[in-house]
Amino acid sequence: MSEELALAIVELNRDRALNLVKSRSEKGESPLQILEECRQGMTIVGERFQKGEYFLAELILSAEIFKGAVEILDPYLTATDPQESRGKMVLATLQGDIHDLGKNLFAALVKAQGFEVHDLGVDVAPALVVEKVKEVKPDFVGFSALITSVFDAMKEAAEMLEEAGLRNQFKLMVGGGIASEMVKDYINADFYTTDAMEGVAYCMKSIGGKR
Ligand code: B12
Repeated sequence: MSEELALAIVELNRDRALNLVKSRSEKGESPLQILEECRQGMTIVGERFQKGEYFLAELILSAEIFKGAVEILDPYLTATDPQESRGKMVLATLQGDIHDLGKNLFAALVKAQGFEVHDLGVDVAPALVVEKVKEVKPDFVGFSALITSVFDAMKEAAEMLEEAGLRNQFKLMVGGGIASEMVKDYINADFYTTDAMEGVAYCMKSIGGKR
């Protein structure tokens, strides 16, 4: 594995990072491996932000580079797009949290495996999740969470789904940088991960018996 790409992101060198993504994907390297290196770069940017070495402007720049990388990789990720729907998913980043790079990435990967994704976006009110679940009747509900202050909105949404008698009709997943066993238990979810591919594998495994 090369550190060059992660480093280009950490140094906020947009041209260098995107050229590397382009040339490596054209050479046939795994788009998932390339994305993982981008994610590692983003993690280091986050650490520098936390230490006060980087500021919001650097976070924004890194996010733009990451988006550019996903745009380049998108055709490689969806190359094997199956036609038939494997199952439905409602996806959201809840109220108070506007991070969406990981959510969008997970959505692209799970769509590429044939799942129908209803993405509610970011800063989503818990009541909107309930409304969408009633309408779509999904097999999965996925929350993406990057900041700790979103815990309570996720818990509220999960409780509202329970009160509406809907909670036993789908698997609830939580992903994103702050997903953990503790968060999973707090919101009474079925699964958590900090890795999009693990999330895709969980969906495939859970739906397995249905096909
Ligand atoms: C980029 C970034 C931003 C960008 C976001 C742009 C965007 N469109 O998303 C901007 C600049 C807007 C931003 C803003 C802020 N940010 Co910010 N940000 C980051 C940063 C550097 C990277 C996050 C990222 O995109 N990573 C790359 C993606 C691919 O990784 P990921 O999200 O974890 O996703 C992976 C998996 O988790 C999984 N996944 C994700 N979602 C889901 C969902 C499901 C269902 C599944 C199965 C899987 C899955 O798939 C992905 C691939 O494997 C992080 C640092 C970090 N370590 O995370 C800080 C970080 C998250 N931000 C932080 C903070 C504090 C903020 C601000 C409050 C800053 C401020 N003072 O204003 C604001 C928050 C505003 C708000 N209300 O949300 C803190 C949060 C601390 C905390 N624990 O609460 C962090 C951790 C930085 C730090 N170390 O301090 N940020």
